[in-house]
Amino acid sequence: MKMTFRWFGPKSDTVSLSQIKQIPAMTGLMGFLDYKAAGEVWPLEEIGAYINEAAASGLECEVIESVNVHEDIKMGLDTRDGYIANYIATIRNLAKYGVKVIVYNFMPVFDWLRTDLAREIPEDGSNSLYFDEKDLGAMGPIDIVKKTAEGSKGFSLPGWEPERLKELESTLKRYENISADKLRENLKYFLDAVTPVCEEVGAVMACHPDDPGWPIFNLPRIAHDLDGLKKIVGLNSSKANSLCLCTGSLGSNTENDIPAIIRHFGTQGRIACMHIRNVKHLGYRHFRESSHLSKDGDLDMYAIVKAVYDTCPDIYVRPDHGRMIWGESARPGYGLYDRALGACYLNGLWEAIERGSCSQ
Ligand SMILES: [Mn+2]
Repeated sequence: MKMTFRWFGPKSDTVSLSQIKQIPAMTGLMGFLDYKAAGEVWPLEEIGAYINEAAASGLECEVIESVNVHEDIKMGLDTRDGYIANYIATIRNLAKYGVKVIVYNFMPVFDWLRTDLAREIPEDGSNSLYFDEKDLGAMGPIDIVKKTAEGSKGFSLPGWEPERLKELESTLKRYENISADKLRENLKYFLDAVTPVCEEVGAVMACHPDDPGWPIFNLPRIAHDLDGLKKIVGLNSSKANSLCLCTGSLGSNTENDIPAIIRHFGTQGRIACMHIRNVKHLGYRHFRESSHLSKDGDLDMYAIVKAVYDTCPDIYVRPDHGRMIWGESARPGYGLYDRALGACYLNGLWEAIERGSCSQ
C-alpha cells in the first residue's frame, strides 16, 4: 500500500508540499491539474513542472487523477476521435514523467454532487461534505447551476459554471437518448483506443466510481456497484483497463459490500489505486462524510484495509475527503489535518494487519 495525497498544485491548494511530506510515511502524490479542461492535450512542460516540484520535495507522483474524458467521448459523437487522439497524446506525455496510473470517470454531464459542502457535525462542531436527495427536491442540474449563479449556499456543480448553462442544456438533451448500455459501448470504444497505448508506455487507466453511488437526474450511470464494475472490467481484457475504487463513493450506497468488491477485483489484478474514506449513513440516499475511523462512520475500515492487504497489497491509496477541523480553511474535503489523520490511521491499520500476519 503506497500512501499518497491529493495535491492541487501551488496556485490552488492551501496545503504545501512540505506539509504533505511531513505526514508520517507519506510517499507521494496523486497529481491533479484542476485547471485543465476535458479534451485538452496536457503539454509536457506543465506536467514536468508539477512532477518536478513534487520530486524536489521528496514526493513521487505516479498517479494522475484529473485527465477528464470529454463529454463527446461519453456521448459517442463523431467528434470523439479527435478528443481521443488528444487523450492519447496526454497519456504519452504523462508516461514520459513516470506516471503509471491515470484516474478517470465516465459519469455523464457532471462529476460528484453534494447538497452541502460544509455541514456541521453536531457531535464535535467540525464540518464535512453532505448529501440528502430530499434537498434536491424537484431541482435538476439546470436549477442547481442557476442557484450557484445566485450565490445560494450549498449547491454547486463542479465543471458547470453558470456561463456554460446553454451548453449544459444541449448536453442534457442529448443524453435523453443514451441508455446505460449505450454509455458502456462508448466507454468500450474509448478503452479500445487508449489501452494499447497504455500498454506500450507502461501505464493503466483506472475508472473511478459514480459519486453518489446511484443514478441521478435520470442520467445513465454505470459505475456504482459490483455488477456495473464487472461489466466495465469486461469491456476490454487488457490489464490497462483497471479501477480506482473509492470507498466513499461506493459506500454512499448502502447496498455495496466494499471489502467484497475489493477482494473480487484485487484478486484479478484490476485495482490500480484506491481512495479510502468513511461515510455515515443518515437515511435513504442521505449521508455525510465522517472521519476515517470505523466507529465514526458506517464502513468497516479494518475489513477494507485487510482486503487490500490480502489481494492487492502494492496499490496506491490515499486518504480521501476529510472533515474540516481545527479551524482550517481549505477546499471542501481537502484540508490538511483530517486527511493527515486519515493517512496515519490507515497506516496504523496496515501495521497491525502486517504484524498480526507475521506472528501467526
Ligand atoms: Mn474518490
